[in-house]
Amino acid sequence: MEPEAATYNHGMSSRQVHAVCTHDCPDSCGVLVTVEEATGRALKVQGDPSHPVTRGFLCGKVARYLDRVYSPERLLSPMRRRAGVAKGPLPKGQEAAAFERISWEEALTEIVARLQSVAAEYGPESVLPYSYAGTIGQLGYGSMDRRFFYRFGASQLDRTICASAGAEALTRVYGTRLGMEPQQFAEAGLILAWGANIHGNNIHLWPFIEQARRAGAKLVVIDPYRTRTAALADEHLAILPGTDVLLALAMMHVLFRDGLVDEAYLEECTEGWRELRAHALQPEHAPAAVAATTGLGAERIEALARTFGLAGRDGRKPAAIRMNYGIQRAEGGGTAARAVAMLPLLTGSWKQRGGGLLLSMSSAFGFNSAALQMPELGKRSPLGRLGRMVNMSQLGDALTTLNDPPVKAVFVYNCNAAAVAPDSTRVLQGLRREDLFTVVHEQFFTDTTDYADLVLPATTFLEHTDLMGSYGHRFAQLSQQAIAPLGEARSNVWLFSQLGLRMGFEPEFFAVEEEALIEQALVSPSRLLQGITKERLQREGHVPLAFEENALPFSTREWFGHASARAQMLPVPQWQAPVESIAHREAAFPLQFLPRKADNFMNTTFANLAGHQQMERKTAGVLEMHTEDAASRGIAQGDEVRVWNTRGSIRLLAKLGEQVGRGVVAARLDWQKLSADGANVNALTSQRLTDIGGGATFYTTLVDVAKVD
Ligand SMILES: Nc1nc2c(c(=O)[nH]1)N[C@H]1C(S)=C(S)[C@@H](COP(=O)(O)OP(=O)(O)OC[C@H]3O[C@@H](n4cnc5c(=O)[nH]c(N)nc54)[C@H](O)[C@@H]3O)O[C@H]1N2
Ligand SMILES: Nc1nc2c(c(=O)[nH]1)N[C@H]1C(S)=C(S)[C@@H](COP(=O)(O)OP(=O)(O)OC[C@H]3O[C@@H](n4cnc5c(=O)[nH]c(N)nc54)[C@H](O)[C@@H]3O)O[C@H]1N2
Ligand code: SF4
Ligand SMILES: [Mo]
Repeated sequence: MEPEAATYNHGMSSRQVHAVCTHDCPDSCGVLVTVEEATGRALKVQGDPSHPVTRGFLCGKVARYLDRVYSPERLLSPMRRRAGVAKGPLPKGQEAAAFERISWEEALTEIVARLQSVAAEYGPESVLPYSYAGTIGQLGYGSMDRRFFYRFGASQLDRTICASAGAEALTRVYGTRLGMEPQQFAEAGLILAWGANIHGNNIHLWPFIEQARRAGAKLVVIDPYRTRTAALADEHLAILPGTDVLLALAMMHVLFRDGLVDEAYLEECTEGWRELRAHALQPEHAPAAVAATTGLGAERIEALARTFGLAGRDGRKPAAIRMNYGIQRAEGGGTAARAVAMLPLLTGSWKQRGGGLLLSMSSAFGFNSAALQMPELGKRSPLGRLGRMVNMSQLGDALTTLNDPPVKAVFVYNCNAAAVAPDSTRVLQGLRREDLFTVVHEQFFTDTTDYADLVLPATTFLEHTDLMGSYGHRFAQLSQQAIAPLGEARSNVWLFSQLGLRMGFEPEFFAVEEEALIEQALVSPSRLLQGITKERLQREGHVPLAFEENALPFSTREWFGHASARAQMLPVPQWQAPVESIAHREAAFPLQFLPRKADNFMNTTFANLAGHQQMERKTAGVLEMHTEDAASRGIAQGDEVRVWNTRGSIRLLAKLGEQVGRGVVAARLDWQKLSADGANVNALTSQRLTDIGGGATFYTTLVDVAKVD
């Protein structure tokens, strides 16, 4: 289907609008929304068949998106906590009783007054914005909101909760964040899915992998959990969490030892490869030496390394690595991501189409985020500079121990902070403070709104316009507003524009609407955005970045932008046993815990909807554990168990099987209020940061498990 315009008539009674799924997913699907003319109601959402990567299908979560948009539980007006109602968990469905409905006028007036009084007493940095990726639209994720907080002089938020370790790792090796296009995986002869749950989290890569497999390619999954992706693969290597550096080094050991590296390529394109060779060839990196720590047999490591090294040689198709963010949510995650990112440099896989690596495409777009966010407004704030930086992965500490100044107001949007931040006992202790002024802009009553003084209703992507890049492909898209906002819901841009104007900030920066912001974002020095205009996006729906035809994967030279630059192997990746792992000699608890994402939710988004819960029923309230770890604790199938460490404790039902290996247990991320004991997996995770990038370390968590009598 090639629509003349993104919005066009579809008979008399309905029209189709081109939108984009703005959830935090690498796929950024093109979506067609059918809207009934007479009522303005969305009747149907479907994938845009003309999109070259997402090709007309949506994941199960978003295929039933109208359940979300029109849910009777949508938050549709501003609300204020009733006097005398303490902050804390409210039963689902009964939250509204704790709040009274107020007008937007009252809500905005109160926010301005409270933020101003907090700033007058403690300084503007006592205000903390807290947001992540409820929407990854360029405007909704970071535009007017950033302008507002820069101009106000609020603390800045270091947005580390998801990808900062891997992003920094990739940048340190390659100087940028780019990778193979998903379509190129179809041309690979060997595909490694490394800490990547493709079937659950990146489904639009799957058809290209299947295409490669039909042509003879082999898929190997490296993941401590037997995901659906792993179950469908040719081989599953159930590595022990946090030991990927050792596996990568052992592969390098074999590649150098057996002469399976491309020395000419290493010489031309990389820096430090001789030091890396000496390091990898140390006896402690031989497959037999790492077998016990990684939990993988030496022969399997040898075989993997040799298959990887032989790919692309003698007429064989090359090896492609889909590394995703799974491996970097760990103490040594930055180093692990660096080590894996170096593998295609050793073999020169980048030289062939279908070879190389994909972690993220996010650097490709080059939208003008400086124009959208205007950090220079910090100079106009009372501080005369940008506010101090607060790491979002340490929200618990920020709310309970931070001083000079303490956090006295927190403004949450695009984020279910109470449920997703690590060490939630501390987070909730902070959010419970009666002296903390908390505003939450949301689509639903969540775990976080239970702690809010003011709740504000937010629009879904059907109800506002945004500009989209993608971190998994290279098509820019416009997500057009399909329906009017429900109730009094308002977009992030509208909210922060109104607040800015009421604060008396400059109208030339704050009285700016979505359409104008999109134009500002597209005025960019990026060569790749040349020729991409709002009109063109409107007309064509999706527009590829201006890479030259077949230029991807570009030689690594092109990545760096200038011929003398090289990929960086130094410092050589060093293995260090994570403090919270069974590999550490002082391990305080015996089991490694994987607090996982659900295939049919988006982090905690969708977890409240009955249809989505039904699709995800197999993981509801269960702790997956290996039969032997259960037997040694006297735990049988279905028993109620307590999972605990020094930070917290949760109760789940034991589900025994082969989903995880010995020494590893797993449970899914969910809303706290939907569990029997009001806690979720983040009661157990820590605020410790990754070695590189200051990221969260969800997947290096130690626990013990016991049967509840
Ligand atoms: N359905 C669905 N899709 C999503 C999301 C969702 O919640 N649900 N979330 C979105 C978001 S926010 C993101 S960032 C992306 C993330 O996408 P992914 O990076 O794929 O994210 P994860 O599920 O965190 O991790 C992938 C796999 O890594 C494994 N893993 C954990 N620890 C280790 C380790 O030490 N070594 C190795 N080799 N593997 C390990 C996990 O078991 C998991 O199966 O997905 C996005 N897409
Ligand atoms: N244990 C554990 N914890 C994790 C993870 C894990 O795998 N395990 N994953 C981590 C990762 S990778 C990430 S990215 C984070 C994700 O953390 P979050 O970004 O908080 O993700 P969600 O839980 O999806 O919550 C997003 C919220 O934003 C709201 N929202 C959506 N669109 C809009 C909008 O336009 N405006 C406003 N104001 N609100 C909107 C949604 O209703 C939803 O409640 O969680 C992290 N936490
Ligand atoms: S969540 Fe991902 S796969 Fe699902 S519709 Fe959105 S972009 Fe596509
Ligand atoms: Mo994420």
